[in-house]
Amino acid sequence: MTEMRIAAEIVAAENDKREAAHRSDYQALGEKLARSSIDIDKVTAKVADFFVAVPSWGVGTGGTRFARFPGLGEPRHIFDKLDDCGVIQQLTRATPTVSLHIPWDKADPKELKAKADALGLGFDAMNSNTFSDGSDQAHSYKFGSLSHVDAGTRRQAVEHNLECIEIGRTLGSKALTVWIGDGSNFPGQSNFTRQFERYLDAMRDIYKALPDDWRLLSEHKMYEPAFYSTVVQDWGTNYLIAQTLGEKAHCLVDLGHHAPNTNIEMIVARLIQFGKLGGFHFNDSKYGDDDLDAGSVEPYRLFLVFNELVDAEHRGVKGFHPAHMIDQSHNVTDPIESLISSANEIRRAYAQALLVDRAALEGYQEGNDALMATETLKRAYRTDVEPILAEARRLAGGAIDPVATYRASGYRARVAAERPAVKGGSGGIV
Ligand SMILES: [Mn+2]
Repeated sequence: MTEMRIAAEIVAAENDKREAAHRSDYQALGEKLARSSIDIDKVTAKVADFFVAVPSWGVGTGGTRFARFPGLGEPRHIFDKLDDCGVIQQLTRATPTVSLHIPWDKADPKELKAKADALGLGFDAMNSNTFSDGSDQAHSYKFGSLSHVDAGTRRQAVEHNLECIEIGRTLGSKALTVWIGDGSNFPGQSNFTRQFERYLDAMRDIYKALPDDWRLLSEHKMYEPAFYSTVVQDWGTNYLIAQTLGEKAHCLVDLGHHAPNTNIEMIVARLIQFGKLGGFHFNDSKYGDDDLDAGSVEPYRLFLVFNELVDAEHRGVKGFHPAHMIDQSHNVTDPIESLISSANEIRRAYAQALLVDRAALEGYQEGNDALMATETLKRAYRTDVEPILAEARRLAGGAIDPVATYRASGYRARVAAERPAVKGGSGGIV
């Protein structure tokens, strides 16, 4: 029996208030889509089957380089974090897995597994951390980790990743995400070639220890914390890494890790074409790695990314199963509300992309009809798919309006009373 963090009666009562209007909206949208020969229930079933992992660090209050303002009832440790993830899943039914970050979430794997099982949660990709120093480590990562000039430091970073794999095996995870802060702040500080050779050697050691049914995901980022150069700065380098390591290695695309105006959807298409798209860290940004909520700044870009994913699904691309994860950090909202909102926005982009008339689009592309081709995308994007999202949640036992239901439940006030305020604490901007 799954433990419900919010009483089932509250969800039912909130749904009752909205059910009649929801049914009417769903029927109206169903009739509209039927005129384009789209079966709304089939779209809803696909949306209900689309999931995205919640990052454990996302339920804590994040911050900027300037400050961090602790929120009420912040999780004190990974078990509190799992409780909060349980709330997001209970209301959205879109987030059945959690992505852990080691060492932030280090605990007895058996206890972690038992807690997650009780909440009906599973574990997605493991995330290693060699971008900050733990209290008990011999070598510092101040000047890098997997690409460090010192062999002992590189070895320590490799060992940490191997430990993450071991913990993940116990938990049922199937992927390791490696993001490093390695790079340089000054021209001449590092030899680009030798630094990348050291990184590849270290990654080979990690790759060798990877179980056969696991994937190794590497994440590129153009700057921060290194500001002149990073070792894995762009998708080209990321592709070279995945290609060099082998078939279990894939590229992870974090939407915030590109220069402004980069055509991310095209990068996604390229990685799909060459079998190296491993998955996503969804978030949004205005200028850089802002870690804003998915779809909050450029929802059309999120849709265009999903247009490529649905296109690949439509073409039946072999071995295509990218990992979907959220990677965002909050300073001004309740993280649970932001993660609920992001999960919805990601599903929204997926639902809209499912509505694209692909045969018509292909016809316009072949006929060089640019206006109608782009209009075909816009028509799908302009469709208000909220009734589909709500129905997918309702059918799975979730909330028709998850944020309103969350607020009505008084969960934050309840945990604020249970969890004493923490001063300071770690951030989590990766
Ligand atoms: Mn990320």
